[in-house]
Amino acid sequence: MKTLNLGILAHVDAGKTSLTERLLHDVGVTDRLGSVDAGSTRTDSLALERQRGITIRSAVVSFVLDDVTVNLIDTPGHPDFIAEVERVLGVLDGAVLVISAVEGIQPQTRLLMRTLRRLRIPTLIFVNKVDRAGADPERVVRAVAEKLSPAVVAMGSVAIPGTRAARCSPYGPADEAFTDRLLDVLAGQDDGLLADWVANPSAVPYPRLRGALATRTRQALVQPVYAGSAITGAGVDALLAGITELLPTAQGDVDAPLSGTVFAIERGPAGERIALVRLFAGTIRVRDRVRVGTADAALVTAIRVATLGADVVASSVGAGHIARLWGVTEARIGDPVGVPPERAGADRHFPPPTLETVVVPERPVDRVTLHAALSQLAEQDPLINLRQDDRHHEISVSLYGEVQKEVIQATLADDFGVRVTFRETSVVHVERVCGVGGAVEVIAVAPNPFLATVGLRIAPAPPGAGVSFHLGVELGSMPPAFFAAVEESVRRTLRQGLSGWEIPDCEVTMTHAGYWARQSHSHGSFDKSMSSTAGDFRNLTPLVLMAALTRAGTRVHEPVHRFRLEVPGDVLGTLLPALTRLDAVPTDTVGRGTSYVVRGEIPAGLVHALERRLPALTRGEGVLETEFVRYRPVSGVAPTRARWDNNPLDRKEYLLAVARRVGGR
Ligand SMILES: Nc1nc2c(ncn2[C@@H]2O[C@H](COP(=O)(O)OP(=O)(O)OP(=O)(O)O)[C@@H](O)[C@H]2O)c(=O)[nH]1
Ligand SMILES: [Mg+2]
Repeated sequence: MKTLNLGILAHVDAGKTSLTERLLHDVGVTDRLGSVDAGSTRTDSLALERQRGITIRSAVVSFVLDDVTVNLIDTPGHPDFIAEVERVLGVLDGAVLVISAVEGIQPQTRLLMRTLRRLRIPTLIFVNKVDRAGADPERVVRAVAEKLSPAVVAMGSVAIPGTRAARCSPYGPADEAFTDRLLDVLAGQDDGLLADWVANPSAVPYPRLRGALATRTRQALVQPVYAGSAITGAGVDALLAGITELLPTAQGDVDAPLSGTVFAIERGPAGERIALVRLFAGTIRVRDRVRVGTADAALVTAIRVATLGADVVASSVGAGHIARLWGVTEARIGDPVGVPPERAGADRHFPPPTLETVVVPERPVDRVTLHAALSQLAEQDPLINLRQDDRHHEISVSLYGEVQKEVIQATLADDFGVRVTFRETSVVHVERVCGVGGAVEVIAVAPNPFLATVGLRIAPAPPGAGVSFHLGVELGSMPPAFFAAVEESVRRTLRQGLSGWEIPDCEVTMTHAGYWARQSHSHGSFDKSMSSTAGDFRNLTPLVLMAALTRAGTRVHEPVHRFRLEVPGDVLGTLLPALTRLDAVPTDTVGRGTSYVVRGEIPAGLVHALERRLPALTRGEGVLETEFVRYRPVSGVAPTRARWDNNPLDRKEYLLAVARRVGGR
């Protein structure tokens, strides 16, 4: 049977979970329609999700549609949980982007659509909540064409929107405006179609247009727009038909070498680690040994596959499917399974968290439990980037926002019995390399205390380029394990630059390499004191890299958000000076009837303060949208960050010697 791995994505509260529930009901998996408001849906299964009525973790449910098994992944819409969306993007064959017919396009919608188009994920758009007062599906469809994608086609009309009786009817061959729109969008992408139509319009029959629509949708070049209501069920039959007609099913050869991605980690009832894997090629059987990430091959002890709403034990799973695997205890999110798939799992599509906070246990004796609990949370959400400061042993985490913070607090209390408070939230900065710098330490030459020669040159790279590691020496000049140790160490060290912030983008070249081969005394036995080990390279690399970095220099940058603020015209006079006090820089102000739209940039650290002051500044009428755009150099004194635990950089005598040499040149 064919498989379709389908993500449901949207801004918060658009109705993703309600739609998932409606689809499960309408295809016959459930006989009672679950409700977010009653806390009875299949996918919002965490106690916290049910209490709050929001989705926190992505969840997979399955159903069969015609001859296709659909694995539906319901994702959270709140921007604080964007990391959950990021992790599933790499495993989707298609997506449904939900937009509320009342609230319309939100900044999160724009971000998601941009990402879906960039990744070329075939997408259907569903304008939901047509039954709710204030629903205006036609306005939303126009806005979608203007702001999200020029290549959208409305697939039906809505009668009496804004009422419980709202009804949706799909367009057909007799709807001339619809066929004209199809031609318009499709002919722009298909010269053959255009030529045939120009020669003789009747030579382009409706089925050909539908076929072209399916082809272009599968290529993610066109996005069909449906409308309906997850609550009343209006329009959902047409959406289901669109899912089978227009979205592609998973491709993949079950006999090819194994290739897949770990996109989530869960803990089983006994605390065991379970990896959720999407297979792109090959087959995994129970008792197979599979290689996951960089760990040694592990024995798969059990497999479960989602079918028809339930998770069932399976003896094997093949390409195209999603499965839960037991036994792969070292698996981490983003790890490849077998041969790394073309669509890498660990790619970043959204900005990283820009806030961090220290987590403090209410009872000091809980410190160890807290560390263990947060380590488990970090397995499921690596971007919280758990770390412990070197000196005070304080534990900090990275965050997207206040809601995520509350969720962490509640999870620690409910699931681990640890009550915590947080220090004030601070902003995560980054460091950018200013120039080019190099350093080298030669084996057995003071002050180098290690049996290794390492030379490194560091140079700037454009924002978003990431860290690249190059060899400026012969690959054959050292055993591969030593090169691997240097590269791994370089990447680890760059997580804390000269001021303690991560260096996300730079080019590092290894300019010198040398080692002592296994040597023995006259007795003929291996002598560790005379033979290089990977440990020598791991220890020396951070020291050389930091010396190179000191020469290159770094500058601390702060995250900046773009904002759009809609306010009544008469408050502008008090608002603009208040924005300036918040370090916000308005770039343009445009009148819209009696209101104004102010756009500009504001440091990420002050967004929360602006949100708090907004009601007072705008009589409660201001509407603020913000979105991370870039990092900018900090003006004035740059903040520094304490070093974390297990940092190899505490060899003070060595550092002092290097500092003297760097300073002296
Ligand atoms: N009237 C109406 N209400 C809806 C519809 N769909 C969802 N809702 C309501 O909107 C609220 C949010 O619905 P959810 O399904 O939780 O939305 P979501 O997109 O999953 O939200 P997050 O996962 O938290 O981002 C709930 O109160 C739903 O009952 C709809 O079609 N019509
Ligand atoms: Mg939800």
